[in-house]
Amino acid sequence: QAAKVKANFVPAKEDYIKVYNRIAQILDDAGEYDDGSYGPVLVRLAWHASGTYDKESKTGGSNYATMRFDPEAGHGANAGLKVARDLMEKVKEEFPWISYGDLWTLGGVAALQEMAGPKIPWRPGRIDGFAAQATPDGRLPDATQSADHLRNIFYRMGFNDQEIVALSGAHALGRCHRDRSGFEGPWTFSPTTVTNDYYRLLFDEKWVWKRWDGPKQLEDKKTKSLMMLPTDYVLVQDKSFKKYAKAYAESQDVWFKDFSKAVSTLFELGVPEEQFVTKEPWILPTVEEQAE
Ligand code: DDH
Repeated sequence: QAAKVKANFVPAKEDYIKVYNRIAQILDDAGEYDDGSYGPVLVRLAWHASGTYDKESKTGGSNYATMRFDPEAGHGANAGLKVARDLMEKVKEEFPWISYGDLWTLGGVAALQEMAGPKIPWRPGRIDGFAAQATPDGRLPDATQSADHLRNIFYRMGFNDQEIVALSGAHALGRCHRDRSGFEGPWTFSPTTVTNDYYRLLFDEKWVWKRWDGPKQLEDKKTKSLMMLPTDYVLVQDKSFKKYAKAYAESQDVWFKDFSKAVSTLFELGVPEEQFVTKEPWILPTVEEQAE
């Protein structure tokens, strides 16, 4: 594969924009898949590739893209992400010079921006690692747990309460799949558009435990078509989390600003500063903006 990359080729910003545009095209290839977009599962891939970071040992994170390897590929939390990795593999074939870590995080950026989300500052520099750098199981959050668990997991990455709440709003997107996590259903009525509806629904709907044979999850009393995980509901139960959730329910602008910053940080976890090709992250234009 390396042979396909010209020895003296140094990719510039325009080259990364070409990759961004290719990913943007793929989002719409989804057809009947889920809600008609691969966007949400690409966001999830970028997050699970990054959220394994441990600030004490400085292991995990997006640098080495170790989810390519077993056993990390097979960790329960990563069930279903093969769909996303296979999509990204097609892009990698066309742009063999990009590292997997850059590709996967750029996939998350492109998906969020193209689904009407805020701009996510991003820069390249991640390198492909080895199976030996893969992280142990249990570094990503477990949806059945409480506030203590959320804090343990996200503080380990270096985030605070405000950032935990801001990041969780990504659940405006996508859905749970019975055959992946065991849970079922979407969080919002518009799972392929980035909105602050996740927070609004948490406050505005009455949430009751779903009566079924699956894992404990909540459903909205009115339509019974939406869901919340126990860890989502924690955001309106815990006093500190609730304060931020309320602010994000009241203002999409405030949330967009905090979400953009936290996601940008998330996608850089585990990457040594000197590896980045630029000090100032780039704000990449959307496909629509490029057409203007
Ligand atoms: Fe999540 N998430 N997530 N999540 N997540 C699931 C789906 C998606 C938790 C559990 C689940 C974040 C935080 C948490 C997305 C993005 C982000 C599913 C369902 C579970 C379970 C998987 C399936 O069945 O297919 C838990 C627990 C947490 C937490 O405790 C905080 C964060 C921080 C993000 C982010 O992107 C910043 C997205 C997008 C999806 C939808 C995927 C899809 O295929 O659709």
